[in-house]
Amino acid sequence: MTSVVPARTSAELIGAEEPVLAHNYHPLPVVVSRAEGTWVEDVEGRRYLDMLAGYSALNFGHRHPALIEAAHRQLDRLTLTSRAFHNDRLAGFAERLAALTGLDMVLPMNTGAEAVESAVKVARKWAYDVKGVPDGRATIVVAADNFHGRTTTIVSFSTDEVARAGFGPFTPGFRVVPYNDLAALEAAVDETTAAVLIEPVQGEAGVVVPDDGYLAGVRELTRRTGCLFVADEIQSGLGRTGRTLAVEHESVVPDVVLLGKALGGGIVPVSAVVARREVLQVLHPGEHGSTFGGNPLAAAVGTAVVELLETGEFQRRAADLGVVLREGLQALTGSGVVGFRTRGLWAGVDVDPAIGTGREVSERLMREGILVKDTHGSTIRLAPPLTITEEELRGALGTLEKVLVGHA
Ligand code: IF1
Repeated sequence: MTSVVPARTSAELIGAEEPVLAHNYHPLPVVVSRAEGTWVEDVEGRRYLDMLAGYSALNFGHRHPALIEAAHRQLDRLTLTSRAFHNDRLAGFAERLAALTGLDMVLPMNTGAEAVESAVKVARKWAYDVKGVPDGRATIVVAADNFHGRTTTIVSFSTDEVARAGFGPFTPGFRVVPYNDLAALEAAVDETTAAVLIEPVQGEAGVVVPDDGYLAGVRELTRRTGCLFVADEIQSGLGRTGRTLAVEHESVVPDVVLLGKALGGGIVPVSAVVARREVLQVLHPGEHGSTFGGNPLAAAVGTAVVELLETGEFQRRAADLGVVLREGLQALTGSGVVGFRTRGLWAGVDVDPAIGTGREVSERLMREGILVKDTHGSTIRLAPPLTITEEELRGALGTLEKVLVGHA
């Protein structure tokens, strides 16, 4: 008879992490043990509405039936071959993903940062092999307040000192310009420029939506100057803003689109660099790769995710419920909300600092059964699964009002 180890409480589990887990996060004091759709449940059985959705990795909710079924089916067949051999899932995934984005070729990776790192390498190689930039001289222009991941090269072009301090020396070859400023971008682009890498909406900066015309301006400028427009849609893409890709709000087709997070359905890490053929064909065997990139389990789940997006249902939901979100935040403006930005079912909400920091508001919301995450200062991000019902969304807005007014 094996000894039954008593299940540990949330508090015990939080305490147990302390000596053994690196302290690179400061999580809210909630220990999730199960989840379904838009709801998560902690160890003690308390339920919370998930208004963060894994930073948009859970666009289809927790454990979407079609995605779980695709994963189960593949788990019973084949999970990994490496790219030393072909597998019977990858071609279909690449075909469907290319078609969904309107581009030609796919480089399958795993995490968002890997997709960004791969795009940096591919853009540089394209600059040398196609554009004719002298070897080693390629530059990439990025935006201030960017967030593209946590690797050493990516934090090399971050403007967030917390993300950079202590991690140098840094990778050269990047120029930083203010976001949403086409004149500054024009001034930074020259004959060495391989690419302009930007988020169509800056997520971690607090859901910063650029002026209408900015994305179209970046597209025109990169085309005219002969460099690549690389759109990091890892957080903004796959339905979040009410379109398949956020760039569609300005009918813009970049040269390269980076995808991640929700592409894995909240089940496995799946990311991809999707690009025009001229760009990705600069890669030849042996020049780039990854043990898990394009694995059959990832491809099976990724294909099921693309199938969900092909219906347009989730994009419509995000657009329609985004109106409810926007109107709800408008109604709270002046009653604890001092500013907000939305695009689809995604909002950055600036709370009156007199009420509290973003962290304090997040903790108050947690106690009311709503999970959100602060970004910086007194800004919180709202990004529920796109499967949220209007009733659940209105309930969350009501709870936000209660928390804000209750502490006004
Ligand atoms: C964390 C937020 C942070 C991203 C964009 C690439 C990546 C991300 C636009 C890298 C990842 C994640 C990282 C995660 C929290 C979350 C995040 F912006 F979404 F809120 F940190 F800033 N491009 N964003 O947003 O993708 O390698 O993580 O798969 O670091 O805790 P990744």
